[in-house]
Amino acid sequence: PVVPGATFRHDFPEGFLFGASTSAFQIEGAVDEGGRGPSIWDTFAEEQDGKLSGGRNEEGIAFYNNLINELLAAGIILVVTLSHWDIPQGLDDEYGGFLSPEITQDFVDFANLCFAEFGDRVKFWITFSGPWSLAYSGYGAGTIAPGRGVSSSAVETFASRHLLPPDLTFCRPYRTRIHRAASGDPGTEPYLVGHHQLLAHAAAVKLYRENYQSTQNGKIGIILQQIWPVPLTDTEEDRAAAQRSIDFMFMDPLYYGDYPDSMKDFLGSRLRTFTSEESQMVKGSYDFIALNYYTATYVRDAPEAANGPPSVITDPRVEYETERDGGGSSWIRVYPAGIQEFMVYVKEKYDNPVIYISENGIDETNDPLLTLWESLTDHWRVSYYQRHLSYLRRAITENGVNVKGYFIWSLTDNFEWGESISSRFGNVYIDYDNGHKRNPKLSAEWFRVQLLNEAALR
Ligand code: PNW
Repeated sequence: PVVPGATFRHDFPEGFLFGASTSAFQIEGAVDEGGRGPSIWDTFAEEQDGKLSGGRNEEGIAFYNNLINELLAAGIILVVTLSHWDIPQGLDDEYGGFLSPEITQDFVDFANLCFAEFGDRVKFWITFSGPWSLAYSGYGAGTIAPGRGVSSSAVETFASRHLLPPDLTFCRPYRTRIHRAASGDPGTEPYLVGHHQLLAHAAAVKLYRENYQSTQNGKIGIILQQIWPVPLTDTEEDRAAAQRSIDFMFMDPLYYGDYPDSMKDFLGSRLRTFTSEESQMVKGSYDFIALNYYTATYVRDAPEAANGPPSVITDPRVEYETERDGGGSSWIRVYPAGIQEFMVYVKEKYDNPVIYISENGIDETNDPLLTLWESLTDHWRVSYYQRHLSYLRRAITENGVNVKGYFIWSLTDNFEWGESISSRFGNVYIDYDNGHKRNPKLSAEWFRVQLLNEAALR
């Protein structure tokens, strides 16, 4: 029986892609293998041994060639993200990573290598996963690598909340303890980091378009993400607050070649300006926009937020009402209609771009008593996907939004950044106590029969 709002592959346009997302640092492990050098996440998650990174890694290239070939042989289309919150530690040590404009050339060199080595088989490229997330969480809240900007008391809370049992020693990052002391400047660094990601993104897109696209015939874009802000009250103030909140996610520069007025007016000299050449390069630097959608939050106008020291956290002058509803991490408030609202907003504001939903998902709560069986029978996760897909379908059929694919987060349980392995987003359960044995959850079966292999049901 088909529950109301159930969605099948055939409910979506011809050629619509369904997939599952993940990211290298979150699933690969292999910290000391295959010529892999340390990344900023090794440092953030635990002390590492100071090995130098950089240069061309033949073992790494061979690894990804094998992976790509295996996936293609299984009939899987690849969408490759070049950098998901992760860069070599060496670049951070040398010039401060994304804090410096030097990151652009290094990123372009890396992108060039990937296009040249893998572009014959990879037809979808994404430069960065959420420049706003890295700027905000890595340099403002300090909750992801490199962990700058946060006050020291917050570091303490964060560290103790995520300590793991000492027996989880099979892979270095899983013994996560966030040990960074507070550093940086949350009022300026996030905007530098955002700016440099936009420039590095645009330069990589330019390279792809000039040197590869006509022969390789791929598409290139960027992931943007924001918790969808719903005005707390239907007043002009709260509506403006919601608009500011979304303004800060860095989409405007990609479309208009400049930051929105709300950012420029309020941030003044804390915001970098684009030269006219840079503006031209950034403007239109995407074939598609990939959007992550997990949740929504109420926002209210909070002018008083401007009174404290400048910080990316308070700069939009909004207060978030994060009252919880549904399962999962405390930040996930289940609001499926938000995916339709978000799509319509992007369609109208940015001239109906091609959109892919690059992540949508929910995790098991960090309850230590959670049993394997409870994880495996994840009806609530299936319901989460189905409800979001229903609203996504409406965005297409009722609003004409040009959405061309939907990817769940995540393929398997993984290293969930600051939550380490205590949070499970996967469709496949990873048994960390039994050699990483994989157990498909109900949601994996749902994905298979309903989205990939519906013919089996009819
Ligand atoms: C995602 N938001 O980030 C990351 O891309 C994944 O690597 C991660 O595993 C996943 O979250 C689950 O935590 C997000 O503002 C950042 O709504 C911000 C938002 C959502 C997801």
